Amino acid sequence: MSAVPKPDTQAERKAFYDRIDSRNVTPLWEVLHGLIIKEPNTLAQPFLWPWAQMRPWLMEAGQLISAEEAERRVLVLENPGLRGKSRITNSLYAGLQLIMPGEVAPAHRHSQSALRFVIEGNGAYTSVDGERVFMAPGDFIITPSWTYHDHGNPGNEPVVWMDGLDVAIVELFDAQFLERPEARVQSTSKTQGESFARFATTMLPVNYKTTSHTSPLFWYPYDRSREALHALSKAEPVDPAQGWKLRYANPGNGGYPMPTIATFLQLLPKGFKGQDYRSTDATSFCVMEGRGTFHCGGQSFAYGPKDVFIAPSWRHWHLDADEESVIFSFSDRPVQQALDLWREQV
Ligand code: 1HN
Repeated sequence: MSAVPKPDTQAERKAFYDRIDSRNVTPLWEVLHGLIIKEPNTLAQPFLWPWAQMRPWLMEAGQLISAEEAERRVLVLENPGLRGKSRITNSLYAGLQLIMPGEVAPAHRHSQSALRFVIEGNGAYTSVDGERVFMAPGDFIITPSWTYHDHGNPGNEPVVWMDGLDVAIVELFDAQFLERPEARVQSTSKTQGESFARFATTMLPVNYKTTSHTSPLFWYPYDRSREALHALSKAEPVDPAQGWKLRYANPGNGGYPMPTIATFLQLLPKGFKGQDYRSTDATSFCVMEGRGTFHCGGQSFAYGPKDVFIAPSWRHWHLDADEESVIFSFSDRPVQQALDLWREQV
């Protein structure tokens, strides 16, 4: 038996494909090799958005449109390999949001979970289900799925933060809803720090029970996280790839603070030369302190405070620190781990 198809085989196959195609059926063997591949081959690319460029563009946007009119005045950080999709990685969204003194970003709620990492300015607040929190640079804040949230800036300086949302993940499941309440600004029914008092002290209310997969603590102030990193650096040897790295935790169950997004804070000592590392969770970084170089996929990017940069899935990267550096990062690791997909390689 010959393995070579008869001369008329190609035509017969084509006719067959056309016939089944009209009823929305297609042969797997024509697409299999593109569907199941040996390892991740993402379109996402490494990139760095320098603060020196982003800040003037944000301030320009501040003159062009109000937070009220925009609903959210955000410059979206689009991965150069995924333009037009509002994504920094294949699964996550990121943007830089500006709120000017006196402005309000009106209340809404949606299925997407959001994180905020404050980059610059003091005096703005975000409210989550009636609890207001004033934000300071380096603070990590969660807006859980389907919680009402609005932002405001009663202070006297512009405030900028990075948003990270699981937009593409929710879209994958076609599971999104959005609601806008009558009131633009939520009435504050709780005092600032209420959830902090309940959940940020290594204790839990004795009757605490929840069905939510999101942390009941939604404000992780920078000074505490920074202090923890500092203490860790005195207590244990530096990891050759990550420096000293902490993951933010849900105090209710020890897991990640959000069901779809993991967040981290790492400290690199001055002169650190990180080992090459890769993992399947594409990671977005925001520099809080220090300067150095981010190397990824054969490219090098000088980094400094407030820059955002991205390591795509399964691309090798490492960090070299010219100055002691503190870097925040986030990824879709909780989803990959829940699905037994996550891998890393040092
Ligand atoms: C959103 O609700 C906010 O509440 C920011 O600040 C960015 C991007 C996509 C969808 C919803 C916010 C967003 C967003």
